[in-house]
Amino acid sequence: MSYQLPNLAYSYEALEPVISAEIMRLHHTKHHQAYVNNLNAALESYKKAEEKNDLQAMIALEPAIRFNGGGHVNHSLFWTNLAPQDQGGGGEPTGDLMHHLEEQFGFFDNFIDRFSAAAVGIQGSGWAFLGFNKITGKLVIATTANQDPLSTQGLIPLLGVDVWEHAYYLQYKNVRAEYVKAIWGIINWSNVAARYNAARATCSSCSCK
Ligand code: MN3
Repeated sequence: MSYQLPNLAYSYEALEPVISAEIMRLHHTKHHQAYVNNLNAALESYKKAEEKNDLQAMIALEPAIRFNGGGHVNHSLFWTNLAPQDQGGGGEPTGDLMHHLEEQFGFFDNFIDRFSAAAVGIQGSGWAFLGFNKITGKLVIATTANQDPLSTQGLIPLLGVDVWEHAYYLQYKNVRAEYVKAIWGIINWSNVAARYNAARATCSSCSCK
């Protein structure tokens, strides 16, 4: 069983003007596809090493599985977290998600400011996330380096924003802050809210129900 590149729910042009069709096409068909291919190759090698009880070879494959597997997990999240503006992208969340964002961050704009600052501040390549801590029941802004998925911090990812240069450079050049500012215009809040509701169903604290 191998991993596959997921189809997008919208065309490569559909996120313009926030993300150009050129970036989307390269990002999906080249970058994400490469993570999928390299993940499948690493897992195949891992299976062979496991069959031979070659523990050292298994350990040596872990970085490739973490990097490429994380790349696949993160991009699969990212694509569904975005939506064209005429298909619900942008605006503000509603319901419990909005209620709890305001409860934890004050105004919704404060959340946007803090998430944006975290995303812009990542040194080198990485991801900014809104995650859910199922122990405390709290929403958390977190960042990871490289392609580490948010599960490496014990959190459930709800929203992930890719701040690797390949996500914006062709359009925004070196100005990551402009890309992060613009991306709020295509966030699929109903997808984030659905992930939030599913995550809360796993929560061990009663206060967040
Ligand atoms: Mn990427």
